[in-house]
Amino acid sequence: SNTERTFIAVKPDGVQRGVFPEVLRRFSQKGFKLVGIKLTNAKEELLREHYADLQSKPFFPSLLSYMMSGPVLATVWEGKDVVKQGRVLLGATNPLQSAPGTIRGDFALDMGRNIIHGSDSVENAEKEIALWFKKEELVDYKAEMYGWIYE
Ligand code: DAT
Ligand code: MG
Repeated sequence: SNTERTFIAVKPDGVQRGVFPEVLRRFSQKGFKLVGIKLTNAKEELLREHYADLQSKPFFPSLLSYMMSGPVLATVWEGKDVVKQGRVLLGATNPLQSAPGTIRGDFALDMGRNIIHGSDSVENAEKEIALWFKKEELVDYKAEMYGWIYE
């Protein structure tokens, strides 16, 4: 449905390198509606929950310190198949495998500096949105462009 939502976060490197406007541009241009956005310094407790499935990995401590190395631009996007489409816009986790034309493919070289996060399933998207945003921080509005994007 057109009301599917995903959580997309520009990581500290993406914010510091000025890649964040490009991320907003690419998601907007594809036809997705921005329903939440904030620049935030992520707390360790939040990140431990966000990356709970990775806690036993050897790279987990460096992942946490990377994610706390500067502000993160947290966003929520809405639209048809936005979770899967978002992953396509991001590109593969490892920049060596991410195709040119994707955000990671165009802006990243290292797995531990891969610019951006995107939810990998609708279920995880719902969890992540609830973790990073309060309900009242998400904005409901009619996107006037929808008539030109959806048939
Ligand atoms: P993704 O961010 O594409 O959803 P993931 O959820 O498997 O990938 O991992 C989260 C982040 O952790 C990923 O963006 C970069 C880091 N990471 C994953 N696997 C890694 C590895 N083998 N070595 C170093 N960092 C890794
Ligand atoms: Mg993931």
